[in-house]
Amino acid sequence: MMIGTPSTPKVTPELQRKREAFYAELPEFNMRPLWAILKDAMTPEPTTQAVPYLWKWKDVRPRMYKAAELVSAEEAERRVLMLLNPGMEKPGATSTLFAGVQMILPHEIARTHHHTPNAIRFVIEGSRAYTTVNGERSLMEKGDFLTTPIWAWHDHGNDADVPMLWLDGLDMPFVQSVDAMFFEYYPELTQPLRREVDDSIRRYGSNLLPAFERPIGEGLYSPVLNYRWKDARASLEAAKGDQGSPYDGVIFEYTNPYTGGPSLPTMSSCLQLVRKGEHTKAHRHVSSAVYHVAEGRGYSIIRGERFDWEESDTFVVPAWSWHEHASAGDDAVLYSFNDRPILKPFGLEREQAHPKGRQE
Ligand code: 1HN
Repeated sequence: MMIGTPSTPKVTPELQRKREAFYAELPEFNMRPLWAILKDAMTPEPTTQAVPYLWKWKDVRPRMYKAAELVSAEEAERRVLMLLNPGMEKPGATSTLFAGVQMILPHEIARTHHHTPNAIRFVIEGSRAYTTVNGERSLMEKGDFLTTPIWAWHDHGNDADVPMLWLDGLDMPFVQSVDAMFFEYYPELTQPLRREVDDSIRRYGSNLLPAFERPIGEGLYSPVLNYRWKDARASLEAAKGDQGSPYDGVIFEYTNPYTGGPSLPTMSSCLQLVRKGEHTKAHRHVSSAVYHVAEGRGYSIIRGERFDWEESDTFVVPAWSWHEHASAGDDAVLYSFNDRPILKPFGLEREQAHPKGRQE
């Protein structure tokens, strides 16, 4: 044997005793051998605590109405029931994404605050309740997709005569994991309106940008507050005859008009049409996603397990999980948000086609 390249010594009982004594004193110095945990940390593929899961609207809705009987929006700050991934210890739907359902009754106000997590809303039920974001108000309708960017002042209210319920999606677990949480109340219950209702749709929602101003927030997020269901649904319909994606069918991303990229810095939102009779191929990617059924019914196979869904159900596809979608009966429309924008800039996003096309 060459000098200077020591081989692994024979683990004699004496050496074993010495090792154990050495390991035993390390915790006192807040040290630990890497070689004891290297195999657990450096896995060949992502491992995640998050599991595939589906929340049925028929289970969620009555509990939201019950919550509304028991707790006011004022008392709750936000009347949200969290959709918790059963595999995770921390609250969240996936390791990076939070999902919840919020309800606001006629004449209620959810007071103004802001925080560093970005938020999305996807309207499930009701008509003409409002959200106000940085001085602009929008009246919401079923299927509308709304953005609440990082640090934007926001409050919600309902001057209509029916309750409104929507899906909340936040990058909160991610923001927590990088120790970047800030939260603050606005000094008053509601913020002043500084723009016309739906001003941003007229300014930025027609493939035109005001060329005389710098992008709001330096283009970090979309200036569009509300992406209307009727417009998004029409886009899907227009492309219905296209081949689409083998994994997602006819899928559109809600974009930031300044950049063509995702609507929020950390979350991409999409609307997709799974056409009548369509059954997509399976793939997996590092990004995780929360799906919400906007229209129709069908099923998704996630990590080999079948999840049957219908309108207003919500389900999760954790990181690196095989998944494929199929409609049942008529066309189905899925809304989803994912954490791809967090992964992509660092080269961490990967995608893989299932070798057999579909799972068994
Ligand atoms: C929040 O501020 C809202 O502003 C909704 O409507 C859901 C979930 C966790 C933490 C903050 C909102 C939230 C939230």
